[in-house]
Amino acid sequence: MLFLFRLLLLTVLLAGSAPAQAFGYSDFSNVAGLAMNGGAQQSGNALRVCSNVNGDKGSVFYDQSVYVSGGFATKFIFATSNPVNGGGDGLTFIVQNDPNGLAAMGDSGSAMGYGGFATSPANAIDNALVIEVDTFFNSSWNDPDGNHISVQTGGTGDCSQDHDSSIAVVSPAFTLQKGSHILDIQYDGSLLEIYLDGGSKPVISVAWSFAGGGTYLTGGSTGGLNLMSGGNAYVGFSAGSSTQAQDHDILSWKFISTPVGGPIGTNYCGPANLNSTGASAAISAWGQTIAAANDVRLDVGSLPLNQFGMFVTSQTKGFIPNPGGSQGNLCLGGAIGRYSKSLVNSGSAGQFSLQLDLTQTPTPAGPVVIQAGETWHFQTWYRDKNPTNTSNFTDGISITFM
Ligand SMILES: [Ca+2]
Ligand SMILES: [Ca+2]
Repeated sequence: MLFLFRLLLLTVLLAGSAPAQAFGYSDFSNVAGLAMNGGAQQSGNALRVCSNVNGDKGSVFYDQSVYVSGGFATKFIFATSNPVNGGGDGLTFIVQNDPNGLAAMGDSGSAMGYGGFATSPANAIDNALVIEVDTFFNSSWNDPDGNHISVQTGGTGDCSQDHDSSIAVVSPAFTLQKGSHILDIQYDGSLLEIYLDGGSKPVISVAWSFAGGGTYLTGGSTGGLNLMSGGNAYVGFSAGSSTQAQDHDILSWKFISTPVGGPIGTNYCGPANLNSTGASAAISAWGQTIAAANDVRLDVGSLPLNQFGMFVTSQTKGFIPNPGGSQGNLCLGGAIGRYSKSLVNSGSAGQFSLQLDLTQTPTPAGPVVIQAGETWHFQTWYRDKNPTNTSNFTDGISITFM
């Protein structure tokens, strides 16, 4: 009981410190987990980043940072509608670590909610990688036409919509303003590839490193970005309208960070007892089993939404059914350490993720460094409502380190 009391107390004191690594919105009938700025709003089942009103602009970010530096994949469906004066200006997908954080937003119109006007270049979002879907020709920004997709960056500085800040550009043969389109962006840590409408070949394939940057089409290095610790950033969208205006909608979106390696470890003590979703929450491990590499990430899926949880670890396996009235089983014994400084929240995707620091592995006697030759067992405790407030556990996973 003391164990659970401590968990609840810590949950209150240290709410939500670890980033989620995967999430998805099959539509936007529920916009929980999104930070919206400017004219961004829920519109039916769509996410309207910006409306067809002269001067409207908006930006939207997933409200937890995600790991991007080693790779990610994201896919979204967008559509523009209700054009005024032919429609404009376009929408973007953004990876950023701007000083304004979740409130980052640029100017309207041709700046598409991320860049800055000629009179206010510093309004542009800093420290960003932007993929723009530009539907209006602006000669002043060196647009190739009024129907292109490009990759823009200013390194750690202002990210301008001027095409002297492009590292890649493509102009599709069909108009991006008609119908809905699928953009599939895949990054493996060195190559950024963009697929359009389910095509088997990328329409853009360009070298990019968040640490080192890329090469401008006009020549010269962009420089890299300053990401958050652990290689994280915020991800989301922006859009802008001017006298040429349109509604800019995102219809669905999914995002997943790419694990560096793995899977690793051996599951045991499973399947876990069912939770309120009717599923067993399962733990998985990714990365490397080399202790000195300090590269292990734990993921959990099939969790109830928006619930807190905590990873626990021990060098000893155990089995205690329903500890403290929990609906799950504790699969650890001996000296159990709690990742109480890294509480996680399952968010709108029902997932936990934690990048471990193997040099600060919790034990009741304080943090220790995991050594080659040791085997550690990991499990996750989480809150649930089934039907009243309770808790549950995942299965366990054992990792033998080299
Ligand atoms: Ca433009
Ligand atoms: Ca452009």
